[in-house]
Amino acid sequence: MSTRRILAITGGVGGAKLCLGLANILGDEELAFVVNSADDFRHLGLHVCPDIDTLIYTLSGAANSETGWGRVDEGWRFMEALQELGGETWFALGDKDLAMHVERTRLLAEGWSLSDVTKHLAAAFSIDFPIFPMCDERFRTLVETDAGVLNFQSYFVRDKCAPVVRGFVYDGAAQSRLNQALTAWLEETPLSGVILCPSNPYVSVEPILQVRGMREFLRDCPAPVVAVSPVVAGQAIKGPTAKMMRELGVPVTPASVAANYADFLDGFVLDTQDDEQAPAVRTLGMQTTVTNTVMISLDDRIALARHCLEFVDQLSSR
Ligand code: FO1
Repeated sequence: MSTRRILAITGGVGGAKLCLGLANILGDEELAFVVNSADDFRHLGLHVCPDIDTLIYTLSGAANSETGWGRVDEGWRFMEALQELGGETWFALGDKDLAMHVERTRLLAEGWSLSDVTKHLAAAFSIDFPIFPMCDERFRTLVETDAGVLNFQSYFVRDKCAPVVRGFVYDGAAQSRLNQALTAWLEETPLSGVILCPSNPYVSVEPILQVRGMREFLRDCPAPVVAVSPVVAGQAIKGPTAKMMRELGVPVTPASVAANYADFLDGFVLDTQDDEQAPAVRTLGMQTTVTNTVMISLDDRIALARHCLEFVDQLSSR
């Protein structure tokens, strides 16, 4: 296989699965990640970056495979002690995971950028792939619900996605700019393709697209840009995507997801169960391919990654 240069855009647990598949095929010169940092938040005085940490733990083999987030072989002494003090325990910070947030918070307070902190922490987990937070500026997704405007982790973890979603606010979009380390990486060698991993379109992918310059970059990208559907057979594989779509009055179909990206997408990957949706997606002006997108085993992740790379190759040779 000739050398490629692939950029994977990802949010949380679902996206990280495909990232792991890609990382099993491509070398660290060939693959980089842009990660959602809009569900980061300040908790217990610490700067928590759930999606960045999920990717670091997943790529390094340190992830808790049952939850998809947090670390394997985790201890909970800190949470137990916090509970005894009557502290806030709705967001579960394991003992080892806690060290990550403490160290990140310390480095940020010393003036490091989020990009530099992420590079440093990823290196501590022996990850050589570049991992770029979507931007270095403060950027937060707020969820407009029937229970008021909630910060993302309050909606997602504390309230277990129960409030009815009315819309989203991407707080910080106007002050954000494309990550400068990403821009430098992009300038090094021409891209072969961009892959949008199967992440929530509203709270994982859209915040990244809202970073100033990102959507324009994707629209102007000479290499193929493809996305993998996070919706399969009317359900989201992981998380509240389908519930959000229903509450927003959007049909829970791959075509609805593809429509969000129609201005820059060249190709869309659907699950075999949604084969009949392919013509509707193609009317949006993009090519389609159908394969198994439900990733249970590592082999599933690698097979889907391989399929995406072949799709990118196929689109670039047209
Ligand atoms: N998700 C939960 O559902 N419950 C938790 O208690 C929780 C704790 C947590 C701690 C650190 C971390 O990096 C992630 C954590 N997550 C938890 C996952 C996370 O909030 C979500 O998966 C993402 O924000 C959605 O992409």
